[in-house]
Amino acid sequence: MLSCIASFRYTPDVLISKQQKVPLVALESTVLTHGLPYPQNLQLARDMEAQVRAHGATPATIAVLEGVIHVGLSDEQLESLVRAEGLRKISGRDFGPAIAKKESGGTTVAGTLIAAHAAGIRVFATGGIGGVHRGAAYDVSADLPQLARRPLIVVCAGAKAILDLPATLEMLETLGVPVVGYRTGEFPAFYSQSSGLPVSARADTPEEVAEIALAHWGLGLDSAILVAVSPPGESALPAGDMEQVIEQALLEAQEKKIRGQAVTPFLLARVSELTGQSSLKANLALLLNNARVAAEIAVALSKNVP
Ligand code: PSU
Ligand code: MN
Repeated sequence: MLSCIASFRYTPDVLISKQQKVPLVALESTVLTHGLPYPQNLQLARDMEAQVRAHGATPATIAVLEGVIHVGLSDEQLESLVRAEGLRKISGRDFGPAIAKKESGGTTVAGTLIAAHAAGIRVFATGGIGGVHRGAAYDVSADLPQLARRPLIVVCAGAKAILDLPATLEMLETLGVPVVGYRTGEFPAFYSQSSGLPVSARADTPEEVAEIALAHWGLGLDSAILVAVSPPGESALPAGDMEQVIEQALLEAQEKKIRGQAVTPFLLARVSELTGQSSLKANLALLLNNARVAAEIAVALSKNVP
């Protein structure tokens, strides 16, 4: 007989936290499987989890392992995920095939939103969301439509700088996703603090973010709240320098005819190579920072939710 209920597996830690109402923070895994090199990806995954715990919440790294959606990973599972090669990059459309074929993969922002929402998690930390690609306005990340449909607080450093940021913000406006600058009035540019583009609201404390989210959802609106946090000052890179590098990576992607899901990982890897790792450093620092802010917001939110 056909069974049509996707199976979820929780770590004991996540299950107990759910029962005891300890706030949870979802973490994505495409950044581990398709973003960062080994062993930095393993270290980052552990460090992000530690940041979340240090600030009073329980981390739930989400991934698909042999066709099962995992909410929370053991250290052994994490290690095998980050070491594996040829894994799927799992966005909304990829769950069905991955589950049916018992494949493994990292979940993107879109994929993580879907799984985290189904698991009852309300806060999610990532690096940068996907969005509208430059020079290819038809290439819009599936992250955006999922942000429109899943009521979670998503903590990020804006959208990836390789994207068309003004177009991405326009699309978020169309989709009704509030873009809340956290202690900033400006939408960050992932590696850089400045994009010159305004956010739609500003919040200066985790409590303010929680209030905005609850007011939004209280109206029956069910989109995500995008919380944009500037990358930490010590590692952030000047926006001007990044532009040249991004332009070069985009040109190479065009020449090599990189398409579909491969575009974002290719561009990020090239930018990292071209900057002699300083963008990798910035990427790691902002991910950790976002994990901390997300934990603080999850704690504030849990005080307001019965
Ligand atoms: N970080 C990386 N590489 C990636 C991603 C993150 O270093 O590929 C993922 C994120 O999970 C994001 C996704 O959700 O890229 C967007 O990909 P696309 O543009 O194909 O939708
Ligand atoms: Mn795409």
